[in-house]
Amino acid sequence: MTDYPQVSRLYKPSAALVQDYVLAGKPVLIEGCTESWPARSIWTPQQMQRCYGHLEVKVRRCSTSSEVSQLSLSDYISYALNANESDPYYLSNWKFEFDAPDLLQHYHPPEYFPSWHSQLPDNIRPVWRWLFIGPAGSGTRMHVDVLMTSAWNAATWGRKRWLFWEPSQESLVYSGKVDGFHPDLVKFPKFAQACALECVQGPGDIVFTPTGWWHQVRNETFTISVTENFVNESNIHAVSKCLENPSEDMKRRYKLPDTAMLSQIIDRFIAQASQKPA
Ligand SMILES: O=C(O)CCC(=O)C(=O)O
Ligand SMILES: [Fe+2]
Repeated sequence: MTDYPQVSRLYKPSAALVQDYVLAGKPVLIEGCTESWPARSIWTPQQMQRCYGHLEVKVRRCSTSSEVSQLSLSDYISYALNANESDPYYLSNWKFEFDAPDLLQHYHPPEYFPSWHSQLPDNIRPVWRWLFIGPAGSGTRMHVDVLMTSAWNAATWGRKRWLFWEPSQESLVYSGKVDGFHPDLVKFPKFAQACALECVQGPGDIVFTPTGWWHQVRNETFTISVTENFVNESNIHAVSKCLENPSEDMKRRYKLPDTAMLSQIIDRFIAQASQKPA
């Protein structure tokens, strides 16, 4: 096991306390705020199979993400509950709102993280909410979130281990090319100087990822989690800079809206920012 410094854990914190972390750009884990979510009782592997099992989903091997398989959610959950592979298939970034919109009724986006993104008109609003379902050993490679947005992620089932590196460590983490859980220090020697923060997110815990932080996630058990990315006064500067001129890395990792749409999104955010000074 590792002995990384731990991400702060807050139990039912005040909005002001969470805002301190958001404005300082520091990851934080929030406990005790999802007890009232129907998802905590409805999103069990068996219920998901029963209610949504007929839906077709696309899953990918975690390490390559190029090896894709399409199957029913029911078959995938059966696989994931028993998977014993070193590089298992993962249902990540499932845009569930199209296939199963009633899942939206099962959770409440935490009030700590208001988003201007939800106010964009339908025709230019990117989908920035996803479900992740995967077996022990699945996970997401090191990355920075889409267009420098921030995110919250709530686990409703199982445990996830997170590692975070602050934006200034970009060169030490080789812009996300390193596997932070099993680093190859011969290929990536500077990674030895990188300083990670770690947390283990259990059922009901919410993890906040600040804008621009590198992070990597490994599911310690079968897990179900939901995530939403957001823009507001805390990160608008970084997001609009990225919207204007997304890096090659950002374009490679994410299917970004086309340029015309990006500029409409910037205009909306700038209008929003002028109404709500930081
Ligand atoms: O849960 C995961 O595997 C990854 C979560 C994450 O980092 C993301 O959604 O951007
Ligand atoms: Fe992420």
